[in-house]
Amino acid sequence: MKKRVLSVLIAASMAVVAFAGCGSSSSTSGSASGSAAASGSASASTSAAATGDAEYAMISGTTTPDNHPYNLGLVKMGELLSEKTNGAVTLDVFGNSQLGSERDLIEGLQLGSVQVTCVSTAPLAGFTDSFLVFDLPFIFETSEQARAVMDSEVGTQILNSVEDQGLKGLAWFENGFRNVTNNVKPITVPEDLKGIKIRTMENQMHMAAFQIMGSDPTPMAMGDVFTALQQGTIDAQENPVPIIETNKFYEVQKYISMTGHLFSPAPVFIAKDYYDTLPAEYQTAVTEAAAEATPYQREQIDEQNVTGLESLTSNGMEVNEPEKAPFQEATAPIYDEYIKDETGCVSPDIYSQVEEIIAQYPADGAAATDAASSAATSSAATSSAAE
Ligand code: EAX
Repeated sequence: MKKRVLSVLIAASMAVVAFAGCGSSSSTSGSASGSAAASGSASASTSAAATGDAEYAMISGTTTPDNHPYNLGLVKMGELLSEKTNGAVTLDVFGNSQLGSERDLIEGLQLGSVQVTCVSTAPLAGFTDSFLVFDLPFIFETSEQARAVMDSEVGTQILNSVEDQGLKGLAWFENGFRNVTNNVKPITVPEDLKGIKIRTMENQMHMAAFQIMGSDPTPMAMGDVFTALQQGTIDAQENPVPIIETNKFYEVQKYISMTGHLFSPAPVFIAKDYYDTLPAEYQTAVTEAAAEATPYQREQIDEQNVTGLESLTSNGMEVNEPEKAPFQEATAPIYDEYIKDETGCVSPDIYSQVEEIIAQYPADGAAATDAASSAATSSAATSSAAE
């Protein structure tokens, strides 16, 4: 196993040189010695992996900076994992697209060059349709609704739906509600997007949503976005506040409009083939560590949604909060176009299961009990009718 670890580390360090993007070109360690890394400062990996003591030294990659909650959550997972296995299994985190784009990272798990990753669901559209329900604009109004769906039976079913493609789902981390930033003007109504060149993730539904609103969407890997904004090849991008802030987009974007047009969950995957080689006790440690790191990761998102916005304004960005209704109306056709039993579309069955869960958590919170009780009565009614 040690030989394999060495070859993976050599491959990873070569990748580090090749992919070192706008951020640090070293890993953050998830082992017990990773506490410095947990504070978000990238440090050369000092984990057991680096000293060669680990039996299983896992490499993880993200497109996000070391102080983004994806990386903080994976570092936390690595610390828990190292504790649970007395350092026999470690997790080093390579952020800032050092090991490639989210599509590259997903392929890396399939090829075995990377063991763990945390990605937005959007790029998974290139591999499966089962995550597409999350790409319906405005399907969620609150984090509570999104978390209820991620943590539900259908959420687990979706997370586990790509094992046959070499990706074993471990947990639902979170990226959050996406907002538009740009250099042209505050976006107050969909018409303001007309003619604006906006970067989107590589996802047909995201592009369709921005096309409907009149903008000119360009799919692009995250590692290229900062430079493209700096050079003016694109005017805009859309991401949650923690992504915008930790990537320092305030240096190249003037306006942020809190559209909240999409919610990005962030599944954590381990390479299935690699996971299957682990002894059962280490498999349990991996799944427990991922689950136990999840509440911490979501707390970091909640925190950075607040502190990140303060940082964006103190760094000169202008914030506006547009009315959501006009954007919801403008993108409503996406639902008719993409919810159908066809390849590249959202399964109507998954959609209705997700909608049923959302209905139990109304955004105004007031009718929560009524909704829950009506959902209960309606399902009771259906089951008695079935008798
Ligand atoms: O998943 O590509 C994106 O805009 C994603 O939000 C980011 O890489 C984190």
